[in-house]
Amino acid sequence: MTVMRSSLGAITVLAALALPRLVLADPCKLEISGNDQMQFDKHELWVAAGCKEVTLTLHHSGKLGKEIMGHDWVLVSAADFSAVASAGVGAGIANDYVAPGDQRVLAHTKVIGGGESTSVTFPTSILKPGGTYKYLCTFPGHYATMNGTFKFG
Ligand SMILES: [Cu+2]
Repeated sequence: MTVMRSSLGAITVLAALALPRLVLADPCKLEISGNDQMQFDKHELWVAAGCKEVTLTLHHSGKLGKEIMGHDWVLVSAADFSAVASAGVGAGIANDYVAPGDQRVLAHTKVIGGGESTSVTFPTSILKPGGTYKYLCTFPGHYATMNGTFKFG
């Protein structure tokens, strides 16, 4: 009897520790921030298999305008990374540095400047379970440092 009570107590303590994390972190909502030093604050993002939709919010923590230090967030298959980056440069800021109709772009935000935020929501049905993708900023010259790995499931 003593053994049962102590193991139940341990379970209660574990549940109490886990609960705040479950309540605060919605695994289907992601955030990332870019700065004036041409850096993202995260190099990996992960979405749980149970998410039907993902909302990615991009923040720009810097002060520079979007014409000189703009950032966006673009999701692609790893194999399309360089080609999408190149096509984006040619598309210009009017198209948020994403070539119009580019089927290789799975999801993207608009380009923002310092102090701004923007979001994009997309269904996970476009992703393969267990798949590994890449994200990047397509502002000219940024993708080499502003990129990361995106995992689903
Ligand atoms: Cu950028």
